Amino acid sequence: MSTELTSYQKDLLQHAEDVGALKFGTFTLKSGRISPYFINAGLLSTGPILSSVATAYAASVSSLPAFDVLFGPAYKGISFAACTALVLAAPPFARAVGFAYDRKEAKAHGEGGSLVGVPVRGKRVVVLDDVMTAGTAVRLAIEKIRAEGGEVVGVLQLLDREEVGAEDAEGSSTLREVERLVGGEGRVQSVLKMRDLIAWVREKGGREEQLEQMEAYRERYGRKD
Ligand code: OMP
Repeated sequence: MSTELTSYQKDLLQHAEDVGALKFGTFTLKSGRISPYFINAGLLSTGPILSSVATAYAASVSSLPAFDVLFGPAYKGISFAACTALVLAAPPFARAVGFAYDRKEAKAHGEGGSLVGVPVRGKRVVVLDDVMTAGTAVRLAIEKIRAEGGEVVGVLQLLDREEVGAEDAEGSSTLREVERLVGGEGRVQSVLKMRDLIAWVREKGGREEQLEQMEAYRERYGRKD
């Protein structure tokens, strides 16, 4: 699989490795899969990095259908969605979109409810999150938005790990499963994919062991469709 990396993808991956947000080793994922790499997007938290991440998200939004609200799932999606709404408001995008996020715990007093930000009821919503593996996190966000009367028209991830989904028994990918949930092909986009990460590691050279482990992982859990 050959992949041409853009300079902003390379910069993002290098930044991520420099601040320890991209790590290679042995990691147990939420899905129980044992992965040779992990992205901790919470460490992408300096002003310059947030600015480049949000600009990359904003550039990827154009391939999704029109929407009113960017929804950032708690916790890591919150700052990313807020920053992306900010970037979208300025040139060259000049798009006014709302911003909302969820609480992990519902609040019974004050304004109550489980969502914060602009109301999603009757609105077209895009879920903007950090990493998609088996799709559990994004499904939860979709359910929360629907429960509040919003229509999810798309999903935007920083990294699509390009894996089989939680409904693996049917051999389908997380991407296809989530696309089906939110209206079909093209409705789930990402700034980076696992293939980009592999291409970047290969381009840097001298990391044969990492590459082999990543290829073996992809063989086992990578999407087949
Ligand atoms: P799924 O819910 O299986 O799609 O996994 C995505 C979530 O797992 C993310 O929202 C993170 O909380 C976490 N995660 C990472 O942050 N980085 C990774 O590289 C992999 C995972 C993961 O556990 O799969």
